[in-house]
Amino acid sequence: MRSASIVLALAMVMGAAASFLPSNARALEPPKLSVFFEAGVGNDTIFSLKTIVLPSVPIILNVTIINNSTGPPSPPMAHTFSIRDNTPATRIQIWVNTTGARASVEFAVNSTKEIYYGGQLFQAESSNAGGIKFFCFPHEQAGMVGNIVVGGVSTPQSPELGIFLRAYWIGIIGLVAMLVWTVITYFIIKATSRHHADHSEHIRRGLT
Ligand SMILES: [Cu+2]
Repeated sequence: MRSASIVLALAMVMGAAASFLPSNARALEPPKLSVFFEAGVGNDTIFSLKTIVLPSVPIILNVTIINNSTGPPSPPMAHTFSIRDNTPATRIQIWVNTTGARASVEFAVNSTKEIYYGGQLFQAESSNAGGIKFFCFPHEQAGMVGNIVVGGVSTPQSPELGIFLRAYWIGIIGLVAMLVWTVITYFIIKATSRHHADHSEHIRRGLT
């Protein structure tokens, strides 16, 4: 009976601790960055954003481009946002064929070399500046290229998230420690209390 209650008490503590794990798993997912810029600006074969600065890696990067080319020439130029691997084969490519067209793509940047996209991991083509190169398929030779780099600017989100996670763990550890201590004190008090030998003793002490 006593060992059964110990097992039950421990199971309750474990259950309370385990109930926090799913939310913790969500907290450890990589952060997400969304960028939105122009592919083709007026008559220029350029991206309006030439360097995408990631605050940290790994990160989920969501890229949305809009075709902002205006004639002449007419019809307006088609542009892409493209990334090759190091073989070099094109792995990511979205097109915006007409003025005002938008397209989005989302992929994970694990490091300045590695990308995860469409269920596949690949080593990305490096830019001359040391990051990951992106380019426009029809206008790469015309200099329509850009660069994905890590760091360089501090973001307020990262330290706040760090503090949040520390407070989160301190809270969980405190809660579990309190539960464990409650169980321990229960058995200490139980073990040090005198057991009444029979029913008449309970009656004498007014316990029934
Ligand atoms: Cu282009």
